[in-house]
Amino acid sequence: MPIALITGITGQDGSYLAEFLLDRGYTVHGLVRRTSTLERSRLQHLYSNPAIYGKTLHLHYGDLEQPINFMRILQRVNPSEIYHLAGQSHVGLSFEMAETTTDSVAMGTLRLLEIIREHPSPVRFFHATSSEIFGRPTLSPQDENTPLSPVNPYGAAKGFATQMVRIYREKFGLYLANGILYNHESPRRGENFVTRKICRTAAAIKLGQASELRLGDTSAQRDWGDARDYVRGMWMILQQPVADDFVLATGILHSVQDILELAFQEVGLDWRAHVRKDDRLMRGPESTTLVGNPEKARRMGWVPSTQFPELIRWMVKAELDSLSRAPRTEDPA
Ligand code: F7E
Repeated sequence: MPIALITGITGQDGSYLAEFLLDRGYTVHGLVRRTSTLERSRLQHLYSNPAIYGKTLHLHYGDLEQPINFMRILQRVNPSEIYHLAGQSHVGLSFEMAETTTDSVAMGTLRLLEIIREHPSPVRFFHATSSEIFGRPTLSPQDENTPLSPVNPYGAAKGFATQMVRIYREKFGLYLANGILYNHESPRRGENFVTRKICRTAAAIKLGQASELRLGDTSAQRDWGDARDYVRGMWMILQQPVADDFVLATGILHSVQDILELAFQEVGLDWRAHVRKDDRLMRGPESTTLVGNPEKARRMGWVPSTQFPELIRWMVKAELDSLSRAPRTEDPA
């Protein structure tokens, strides 16, 4: 029975990955920060299932600021695969919290690499890195060989961690892989990311629970996919015979305005009547033309299953459903 250890298991990707691995017969161990509340979290349905929790799913308190604690968990669990998903992941916030972001994203990853280097049993390590390492690339689409040129603290921290994974792989011959992930979304996305924010607010306006939606740059473009496809890709990356880096992306650019059009169309409203531009939400400097070339991932058999319009419609429907049951009480930032 394979054993996996996931850092960041309470996040969007961690929760989908846990489900995916449990379905494949894995025993899953997750690292949970002491501050995380499991009730009403993305893991609640697994955590509250006595056939799963404590049997094939185990949670351990810990964080990457305390390497000794992680080392103990690693020794006790002795996983065959580690999925490293933890870290501050909001690009806009990384300008306000540059040190916290760097510590969790860059140093957190380096601490894990140092521990794995000393770990006596072989273990496969997946690092969830980001298209933000490319910042403002001179070439589009980007692939695994595109030079790093981040333009925000989050991208710079991810760039460092990505490069350290490559360096430790080469120097120590360890099984360490980077998944270079472009934006991937779902109803489990945090509310302050643009897809979820738009889908949730469009649904709230439709239900009379909000009147307007404040946004930054609506002309910004990204390569948006379905989070469930990306966690499948993470697993596939660790099944390759030789550790390597893979871009996971759809290869298609859309704008924030495209999300607005689709989301408001889904609730039968005109977005122009409800959206206000808010200069405080303008990012500047903004990453540009981040669109991935998933050719190498396709060669290992990874194909994204969901098209962009279908993704946005799914997210809006989920918000209509959840807001009808529990009305919205606060504004996403
Ligand atoms: O922004 C623009 C914003 O915050 C997308 C993370 O998972 O993907 C994610 O980072 C775009 C940007 O995601 C608002 O300026 C306009 O151009 O949803 P986002 P992100 O920054 O691309 C990458 C790959 C990661 O690795 C990250 O961890 O939308 N935008 N108006 C806005 N964005 C937000 N959040 N809020 C707005 O009001």
